[in-house]
Amino acid sequence: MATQKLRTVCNRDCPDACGLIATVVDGRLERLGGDPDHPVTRGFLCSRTAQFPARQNSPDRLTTPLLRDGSGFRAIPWKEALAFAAERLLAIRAESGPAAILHYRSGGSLGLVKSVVDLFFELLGPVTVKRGDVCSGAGDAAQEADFGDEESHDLFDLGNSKGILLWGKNPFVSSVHLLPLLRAAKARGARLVLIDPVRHRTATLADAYLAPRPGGDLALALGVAALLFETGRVVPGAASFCEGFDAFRSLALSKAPAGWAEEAGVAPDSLELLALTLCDRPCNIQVGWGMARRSNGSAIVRALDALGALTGNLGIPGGGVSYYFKRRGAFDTSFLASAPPRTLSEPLLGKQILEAEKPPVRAVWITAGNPVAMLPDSSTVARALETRELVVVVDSFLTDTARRAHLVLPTTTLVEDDDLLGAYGHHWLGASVPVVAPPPEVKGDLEIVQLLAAEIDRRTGACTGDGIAGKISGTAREWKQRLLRRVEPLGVSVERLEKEAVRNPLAGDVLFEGAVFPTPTGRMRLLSAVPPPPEDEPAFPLWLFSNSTEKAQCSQWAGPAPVVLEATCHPDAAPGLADGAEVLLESEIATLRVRLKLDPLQRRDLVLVPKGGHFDAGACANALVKARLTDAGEGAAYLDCRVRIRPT
Ligand SMILES: Nc1nc2c(c(=O)[nH]1)N[C@H]1C(S)=C(S)[C@@H](COP(=O)(O)OP(=O)(O)OC[C@H]3O[C@@H](n4cnc5c(=O)[nH]c(N)nc54)[C@H](O)[C@@H]3O)O[C@H]1N2
Ligand SMILES: Nc1nc2c(c(=O)[nH]1)N[C@H]1C(S)=C(S)[C@@H](COP(=O)(O)OP(=O)(O)OC[C@H]3O[C@@H](n4cnc5c(=O)[nH]c(N)nc54)[C@H](O)[C@@H]3O)O[C@H]1N2
Ligand code: SF4
Ligand SMILES: [Mo]
Repeated sequence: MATQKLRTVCNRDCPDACGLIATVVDGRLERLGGDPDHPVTRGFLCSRTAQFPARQNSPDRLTTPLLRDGSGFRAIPWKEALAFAAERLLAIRAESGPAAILHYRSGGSLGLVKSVVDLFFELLGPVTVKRGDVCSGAGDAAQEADFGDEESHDLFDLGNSKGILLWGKNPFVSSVHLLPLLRAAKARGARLVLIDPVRHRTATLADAYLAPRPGGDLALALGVAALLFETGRVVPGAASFCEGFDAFRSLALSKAPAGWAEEAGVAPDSLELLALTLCDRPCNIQVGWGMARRSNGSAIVRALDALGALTGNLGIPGGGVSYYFKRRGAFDTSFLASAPPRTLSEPLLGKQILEAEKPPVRAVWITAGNPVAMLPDSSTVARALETRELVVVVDSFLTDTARRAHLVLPTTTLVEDDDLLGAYGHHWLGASVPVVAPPPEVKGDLEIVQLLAAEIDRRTGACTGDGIAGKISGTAREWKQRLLRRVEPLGVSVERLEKEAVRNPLAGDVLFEGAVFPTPTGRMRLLSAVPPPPEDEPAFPLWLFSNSTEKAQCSQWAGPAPVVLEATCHPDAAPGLADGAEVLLESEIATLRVRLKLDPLQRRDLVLVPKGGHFDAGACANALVKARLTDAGEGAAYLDCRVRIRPT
């Protein structure tokens, strides 16, 4: 038996971009562990990826192209698959123009070489692509509006913080490599405060826990601001480095702190707790990505940015309002984006596909996404795909989305990947390399579009060089070199990244030093208006939370996928119903059978189900979630969903 230990990098949509050590026995993946030499990974992995070998070796893995045949699929060779796709795409382009083709790429893998797939579609078209971002659109827009940029202090700068506010953040599930830093901070006496309507394990790590009303954070933050103004604790320079200072002051003081606390659903002394923690500088605010998926989500993040500013926590070590790390920042993707293509709003994708005109969307090509399970209003997304002339899905499993395709193309997994990764939770870069060979008929996204381009060129009579194939040619390694052009002179080569994680040399340690911001005036901008609080919906009194769980990466489950979702709530939210009972969870648009889990520690106005799941199995949160936009950034307001629980 030949046992090898091989190094690669995790490409999943996760802040951590871990260094992986794969144990490979006779060419088969047996174990995945964390790279002990990676400064953030520190030798351990999350449970979902530690369990990945079972998924890698699963009999459900797609190993050949599949063509729709009546209600099922039949396996076909690549030659036939490529001919079918090229013929249909070219016919649709010729008849309706390239905008009749939608390319939807999501976060199944975050590798940068996958942007060559975008380049292919740009050259074929430009085709229609998505606009907005269901994941972080609202928060991105907030930080860009306030600061003119979106980045974070170095992760290890948390070592300087005296206080850390975990605002809508559950590191035990969504960013496990933050935990060692939080534990170290606590051990040296830093104060940790968790603010989250859902009580979860992170509450056990925090010194204090606040459970505001869902979306009540805006009122909570404005209440803290009001208290800071009233008690003269706003830092003296704030008016000079903040645009819109007076308007923000009026907004905060439009209500007394106690009024804001009531609106936020917290006790009035919670405001003082937060004010004290923030004023004991330096204090860092860790802003969760999920919290902003609300109709006031962008305003919430802007209010947190404002708190960082008023308390003098911007531009200093140990401070900052950390939402995102520029994971693409080191890479040169200037080969992309020429003519602006037609766009459809991602959160509203199902409806917009159905309604698009001039031209209608006739074909949809899906890369690294499972929109039926993961976008809001699953049924409409499903219907939108079911009614297209051509749907092609590139995936390694027959997902809810792939089942609606005419053609499914089998692709590589995270241990067969050959790519470059940045992280949205720290500044280290990495290169993934295949540690096992894919099954013989499985191809990476890059190879798939290169083969398709050659087939298209052959059919259009394009010669080498003036066709598409010539413009996207090159091995994965050559594309990696091209992407690294900017940082290669600073010592970040492919060879080096294949050996070790390297910190992005373009990223600083402390953001906005001297409270100078990359806005036109050099000052940060404070929010001046807020969306109205959401109205009560008496028929649907509970807020539906669909949070990340440790068992899954979005729709990719580590073990067997659920056939019935577990729904957790306070006993008073499901009066007369027993723990473990099967009940109906109803929203305005759908009903799901779920298994009830009663938890007296939760707020009485919410119910919690896992994010992701399987739509066709009747176990997918997004069946219940209406498609709605966030207040800015075209995010999806997943968490504005209201539901009720009924007996079966
Ligand atoms: N295990 C696991 N890890 C993941 C993922 C996964 O699917 N599984 N997904 C990855 C992806 S794609 C992303 S973008 C990130 C997501 O990372 P996060 O968005 O941080 O993860 P979530 O658990 O969805 O949300 C974090 C917390 O926000 C809280 N929250 C929701 N609404 C509010 C509110 O109104 N106020 C406050 N204060 N808190 C609120 C939720 O209760 C939850 O505990 O995680 C990544 N990591
Ligand atoms: N209700 C609710 N819905 C949510 C969220 C929520 O909090 N609540 N969170 C949202 C968030 S944060 C996100 S980021 C989205 C995520 O939505 P998606 O990105 O659609 O989610 P994934 O389940 O990661 O699906 C990606 C698919 O990519 C495939 N894949 C993996 N690697 C590769 C590869 O290298 N190439 C190709 N071609 N395919 C690959 C996987 O097998 C999987 O089927 O979901 C959003 N949906
Ligand atoms: S999913 Fe995230 S935490 Fe888990 S191994 Fe990958 S990068 Fe690390
Ligand atoms: Mo995400």
